[in-house]
Amino acid sequence: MAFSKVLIANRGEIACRVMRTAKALGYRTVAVYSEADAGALHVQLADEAVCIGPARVSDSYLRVEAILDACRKTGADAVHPGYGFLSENEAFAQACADNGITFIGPTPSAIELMGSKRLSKIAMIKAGVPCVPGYEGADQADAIFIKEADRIGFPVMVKASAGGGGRGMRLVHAAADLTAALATARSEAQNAFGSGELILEKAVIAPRHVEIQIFGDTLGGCVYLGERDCSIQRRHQKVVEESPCPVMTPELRQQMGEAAVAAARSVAYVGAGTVEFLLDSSGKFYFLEMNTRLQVEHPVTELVTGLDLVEWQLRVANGEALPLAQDDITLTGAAIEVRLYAEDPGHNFLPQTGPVLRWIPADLPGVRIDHGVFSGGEVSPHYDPMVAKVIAYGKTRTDAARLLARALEDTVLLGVNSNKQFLVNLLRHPVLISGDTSTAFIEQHFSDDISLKPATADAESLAIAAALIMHRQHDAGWHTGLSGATPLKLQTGDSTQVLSIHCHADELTVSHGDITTRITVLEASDSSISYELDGVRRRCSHAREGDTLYLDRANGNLAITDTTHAAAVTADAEGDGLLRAPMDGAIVAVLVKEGDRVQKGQTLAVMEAMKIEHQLKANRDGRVASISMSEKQQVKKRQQLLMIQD
Ligand code: MV4
Repeated sequence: MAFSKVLIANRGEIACRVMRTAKALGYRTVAVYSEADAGALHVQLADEAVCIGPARVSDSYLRVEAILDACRKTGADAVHPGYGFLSENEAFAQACADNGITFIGPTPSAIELMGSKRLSKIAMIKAGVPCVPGYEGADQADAIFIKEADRIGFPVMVKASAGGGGRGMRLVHAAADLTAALATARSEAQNAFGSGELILEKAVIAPRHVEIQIFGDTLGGCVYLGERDCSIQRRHQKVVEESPCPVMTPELRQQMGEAAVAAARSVAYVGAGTVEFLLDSSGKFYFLEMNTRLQVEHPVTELVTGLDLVEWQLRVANGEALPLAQDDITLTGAAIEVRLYAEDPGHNFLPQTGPVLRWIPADLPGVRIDHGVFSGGEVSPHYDPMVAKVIAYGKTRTDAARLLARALEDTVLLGVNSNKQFLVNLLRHPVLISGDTSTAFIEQHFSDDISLKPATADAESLAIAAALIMHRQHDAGWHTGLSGATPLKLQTGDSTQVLSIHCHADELTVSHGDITTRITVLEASDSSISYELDGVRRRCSHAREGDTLYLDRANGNLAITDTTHAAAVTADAEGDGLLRAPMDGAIVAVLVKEGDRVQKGQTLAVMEAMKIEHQLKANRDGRVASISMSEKQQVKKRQQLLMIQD
């Protein structure tokens, strides 16, 4: 049954991206959104939009009934699941079919099979797809795993059958450690995936992670669309995805592609799919798992093939044959993608929330930026903190890497910290540029980069901040000959610098300690400043919220607060007794009640933000005078939660 109105059961950049192609093909589009996403970009881009519940994903984006209800309300007769959320949920795919709604993806049975590492591996072995030697039997007794491990040979990898993305995976080097590893992997898998079922595999040391994009239609067609090398990962999160793989040869590509197509055909696969392989240093490859969704990194394949994979998904779901045969598919040039995250590499990649004061994506030929943010929006604590995917295309891998680093530097995100500098430095690392990378790259070559330390304000950043603050204070333009020096106290993170400023016409002399910096302001607006310093003219984007300036420098978002007139708060001074939420999030526990006596430093409550728990502590001794929070309550950054008095 041909469909004409597509509901996108997702949010953020992928929802915006799918809508773009759906509209270009003439489909009407429907967005679904949670209460927290009411102002989000994907809602603005859709023809119609339906609120499906409160912020928590289990109450909104994962609610099958709410999504089907939104289809009924709008007449949407197809659903695109995006990635994550319900995209690999066979019950959802089945529910769509039961309601006469086209699920833009594979059949429920294909989703179900590939959701089990154990059953999919058995199917792959039967289909002749190369697999890692191992044990994938139904007998889950420790004794059988111990016997099989001896047969396979250590080191071995214990994996959760229902797992994915490295969760529930254990590398075991010796027989003595196996029993304990089985126990912890089993309980972790039971808790995380609802199934403690395990498989065993020979561990492939420092492999590459190379995945093949495949596409099947409903008429028996199935092709492969090149590969993506996703070896550069951090804690099983892909950081860099690229095509072609730096060590690929036409012969190896054909072998891996045909193995991936065999995997797809064994389940009569329909739609976009990805077959993940491990590629070892000798050029042998082994089936890892098959993902039955369009992946985050699909733009890399789109750029080297010149195809639109969402267009293919819509055509195939509407019963059309694949637009191209295998021999028509060509790969040209190189493409590399990185994911811009609202997280702070300087604080162990702690997820960040906050206002998007400024969002200006780079505008460069060969650069594509898929995002779901806009100036004035916010990065919410409720969802994955990925802000954008930045992808660069070049004639060669080196060109693409160079262009991508520049595209990141040209992209302005102010108001919330990001991993921008981490990515720029990574893309400029000589070992990455050499292509000699594996899944061990970050651990081996990139564990002490400056972007992994808290950002500090260098003399130039302080001078820029001083110039902007002085400019604002004399917004009638520059006052010449200000008598004497103006003191400024600027705080960046935990460090405060006391500056002495002399203004002469457009030139400032900024002194702190024994460092003197001269900066000449050429032009200043509320979004950028151009200046000359040490004979070089530069410009810098900035934004301001209250007394805090955000400069697009150092880690991509240097926050400098003017504390010149703030009340002096020393470390051991008594705080004001007010407990405020340090960021958006949810109260997990309130540990005191009104009337309780408390001490400075005592934990009063616990809140959760971006899946991390934060202890909220008293900043003075005293008695709890009032509590304005309760468990499970959503709170905003700086909201008052509790007051302590004498
Ligand atoms: C492996 C492996 C080595 N040997 N299996 C990682 C998550 C999921 N995609 C499967 N993964 C791996 N499975 C065997 N038998 C190496 C990986 C792997 C990996 C392992 C540790 C640290 C980073 C990694 C990145 C990609 C793949």
